[in-house]
Amino acid sequence: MSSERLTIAVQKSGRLSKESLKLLEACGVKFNLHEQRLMAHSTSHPIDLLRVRDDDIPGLVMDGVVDLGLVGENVLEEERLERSIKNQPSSFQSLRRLDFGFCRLSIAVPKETNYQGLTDLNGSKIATTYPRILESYLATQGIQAKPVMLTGSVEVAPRAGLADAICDLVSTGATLEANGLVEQEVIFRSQVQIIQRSESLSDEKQKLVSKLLARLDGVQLAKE
Ligand code: PRT
Ligand code: ZN
Repeated sequence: MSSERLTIAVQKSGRLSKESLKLLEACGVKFNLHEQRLMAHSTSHPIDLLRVRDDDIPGLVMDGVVDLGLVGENVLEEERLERSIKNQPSSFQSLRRLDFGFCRLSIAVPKETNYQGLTDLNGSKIATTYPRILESYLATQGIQAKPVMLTGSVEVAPRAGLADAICDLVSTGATLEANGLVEQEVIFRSQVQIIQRSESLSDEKQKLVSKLLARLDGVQLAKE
């Protein structure tokens, strides 16, 4: 999309959607949203929103299909690792860390497991939606375990006999608790970032980005 409008990818519906829009609106960017539509045009600025699944956001920015994206660092890091393994473009610019979407990626085991430490994971199967982040962690720790990729219901994998442990996002810990799992190792801490494609933007678009960031800094400062 090489239009003169700045394109920003945000999550369409999920945990980050509301806060992402709220933040842009707090920066003075107004939108006319139609629930079902992929695109939303700003009525106040030459900005178009692309509303997609969060998992698609890093790739859209890394491929230069959109100019900016708001996405959780967990999803961003997983895509970066996946692409660097496949020798695909994986570069982007981190503009700011935003103060929402906080969570951690943790390894948890069934409460019956007598877990003594990381080496207990040698030879185990660990269910996760983030196999690349997990692999990279296990490699740096020198642990030989096998990630089992699941895109949903990760927390039921041990009970279903699919894995010995899980590696999933945690915020309050209630989901782990409800599934009889105990958090043992925090392997990654995440919050939302606003990222920009690595290829440069037109002067006009870059000016608009700078203006947005200045407002964003003001909004974040005011919240502190
Ligand atoms: O449809 P789409 O692909 O866009 O959405 P999604 O279902 O993949 O993602 P969504 O909306 O659930 O999460 C989007 C992003 O929010 C994640 O990538 C994280 O960056 C961030 N985030 C913050 C979380 C959580 N907190 C979180 N708690 N994402 C998921 N969870 C889940 C977790 O997977 C587990 O099932 O919530 C449960 C644990 O929560 P607690 O509070 O019980 O610990
Ligand atoms: Zn997703």
